[in-house]
Amino acid sequence: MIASSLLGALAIVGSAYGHAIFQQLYVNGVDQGHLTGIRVPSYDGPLTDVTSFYMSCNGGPNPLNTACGLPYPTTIIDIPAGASVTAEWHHTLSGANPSDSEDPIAKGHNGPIMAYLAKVNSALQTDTTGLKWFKIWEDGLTSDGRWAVERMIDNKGKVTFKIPTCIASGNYFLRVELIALHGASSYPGAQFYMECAQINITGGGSASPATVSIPGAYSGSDPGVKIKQVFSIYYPVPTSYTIPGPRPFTCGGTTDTSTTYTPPTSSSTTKASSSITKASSSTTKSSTPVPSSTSTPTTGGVALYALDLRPALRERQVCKVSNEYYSQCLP
Ligand SMILES: [Cu+2]
Repeated sequence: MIASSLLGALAIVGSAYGHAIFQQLYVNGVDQGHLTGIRVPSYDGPLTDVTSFYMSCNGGPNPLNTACGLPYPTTIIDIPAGASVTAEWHHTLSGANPSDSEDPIAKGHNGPIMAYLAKVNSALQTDTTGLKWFKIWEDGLTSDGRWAVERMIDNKGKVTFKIPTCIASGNYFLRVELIALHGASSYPGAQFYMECAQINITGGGSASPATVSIPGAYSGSDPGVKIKQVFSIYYPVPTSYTIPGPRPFTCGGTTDTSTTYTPPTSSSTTKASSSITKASSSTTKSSTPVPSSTSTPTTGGVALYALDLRPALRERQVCKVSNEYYSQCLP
């Protein structure tokens, strides 16, 4: 599924197998459409340089479809504050494929999954420079030795979290990120996968969470980015893992003691401090029903034209990255 022209033009880092793309969003269980409102790349590979500009919303080594002449998504997905949001990952842009053993992601890509928001003037703006992010959810390693990625595979690519009730209404980028740690014994080695959805939060409040920059929030020496012994993520079964970045923002700064991973002993990031709490897991005290992980939202109305168009474009064009900020598409 990788265009050979891309392989020729770009340096591909790491294994070409089993990568994943966040490509579909559900709001309170309602499908918002495949590839709708999400800036997806034309290649499903990882980033490994935590200082890269593209750590925010992907691109560069994995050119966004926009780098190949396709327009940015024109949809902004409305999400009520407090809503339950489900992000769906798959191996390729074709979506769910039960016959692909590496869908939604190859086993062995164990690691954490997390979600961040950045307030923007317009979720249609193309510029992702200087965004200020706050984390709203994270899932790492639970005490049973299982990883967020394993739970995501169990749920056929879906991860579900809540939008905080108290944050300001308006346009945001929703950045959902997965880190695969199988190569994390050295740096660069950990594989970062992320896409940004264009959203509009309605009915919010007035909280202004502390923010971090991306790149900036992670360092190559973070204990969650460079793991001392790579095999320790498989055997012996690890007992704790420090998820990179700040702890998720929660309204009122309350700490959810039902957190299921071992919190870091030293806060590795940042400007976070005061209003970012020490624990994770946004499972919750709200009365809004959360769709259970087994209630699979239906996926009607797949935008087939997009699936047909994009591979064709990928084969016709070469996306040549001139520098960090510019990619050129050659016929
Ligand atoms: Cu991979």
